[in-house]
Amino acid sequence: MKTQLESIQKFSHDSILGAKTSIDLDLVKSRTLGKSSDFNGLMKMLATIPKEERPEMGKLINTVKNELEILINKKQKDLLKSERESSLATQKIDSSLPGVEFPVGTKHPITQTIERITEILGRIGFDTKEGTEIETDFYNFEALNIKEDHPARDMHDTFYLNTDHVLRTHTSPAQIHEMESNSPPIKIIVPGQVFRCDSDVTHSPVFHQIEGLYVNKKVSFAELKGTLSFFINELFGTTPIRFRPSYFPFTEPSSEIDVQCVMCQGKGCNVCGHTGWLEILGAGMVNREVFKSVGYNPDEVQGFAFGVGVERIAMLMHGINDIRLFYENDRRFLEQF
Ligand code: FA5
Repeated sequence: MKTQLESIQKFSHDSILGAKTSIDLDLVKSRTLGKSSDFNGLMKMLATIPKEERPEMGKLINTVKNELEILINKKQKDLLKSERESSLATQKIDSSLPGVEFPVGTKHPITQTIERITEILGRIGFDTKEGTEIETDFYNFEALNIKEDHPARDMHDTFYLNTDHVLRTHTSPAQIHEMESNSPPIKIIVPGQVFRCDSDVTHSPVFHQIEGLYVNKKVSFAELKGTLSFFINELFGTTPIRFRPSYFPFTEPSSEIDVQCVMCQGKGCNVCGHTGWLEILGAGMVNREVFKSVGYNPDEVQGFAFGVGVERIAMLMHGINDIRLFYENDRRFLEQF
C-alpha cells in the first residue's frame, strides 16, 4: 500500500506542477482529491490491511493529501496571477467607445399633463388632494343633487359594482368629501381616474379628470371665469376658447368650456364632431342644494367648481386625434413625449 501511495504522490505532484492553466489545474485537483480519486480508493483499502497497521497508514495518507492540497493552492495562486498579468498586457480598454445604453422610461403623457395642470393651478393657490375611485351612490350622485330618478344619471353611463357602490363617474364626489370634513375657505384640486361605459375617438371608458373647488364667504362667477381663462391661457396661449351655457345638477349657473380644435383650426373634422370646438371642462357656481347636503348654510357661503378632462387637454396640447392612443402602450407613440 505504501508503494501505491508513493506512486500516487509522485504522479499527482508531477501533474500539479505540470498544469499550464488554472483550468487545467482544476481538472488535476478533482482527479487527485475528488470523490473518485486514487486517494479515496486508498482510504477504502485501509479496511483491508491488518488492524495494527491502519493508524500509521491512515496518518501517512492524510499527510500526503495535505501536502498536495497546499501544493495545489500555491500553484493556483501563481497561475491566476500570471494569467491576470498576461491578460492586462494583451487586452486594451478603449475608453472612447460609447457605453451600453439602458432604455430609460419617461412619464406618461397623461401624467405629464396632470402635473402641468396642477402646477398652473397650484400657482394661484389650489392645493392638490386625493379622492377615491369607488364611491357610494350618495357621494357620486345624491349629495351632488343628482337624485335617484334624475335624468342626469343617464349622462354618466355608470359602472355599478352593486346596488350602492359605483366606480366614480367623475371627480366631483371629492367636493363632498372635502366640504364634509373642512370648513371654508376651501381651494382644492383633485386629479384622478374616472370610469364610464363610453368609447370612441374622444371618449374612453377610463379617463382622467381634475376637479376644482373654491368655497368662501363671497365668490362670483367673474372669479370662476377669471380663474379658468388664466388656466387655459397658460396651457394653450392664444388659442380661441368659448364659455358655453350648460347644465349640471350640482352647479347653478353652469357652463362648459371649449377650445378651438387644433386638428382642423376650427374648420370642423371628425375629432371635434365637425363643430370646430373640443369641450375640455365643465364648471359652474356650486348649487345651494350641494351646500345643504354637506351641512353648510347656503346663505353664508358661495363657491365655484370645475371638472377638467385631462385626456382632452393632452390631445389638444399634442395634436393627438384618437384618445385610445394613450392606453395602447405603443412605445413608438409614448417615446415622443
Ligand atoms: C363632469 O364630469 C362634471 N363632474 C364636471 C363638473 C365639475 C361640472 C364641477 C361642474 C362643476 P362632464 O361629464 O362634462 O362633466 O365631463 C367633464 C370633462 O371630462 C369633459 O369636458 C370632457 O373633457 C371629459 N370627458 C367626459 N367624458 C369623457 C370620456 N368618456 N373620455 C374622455 N374624457 C371625457
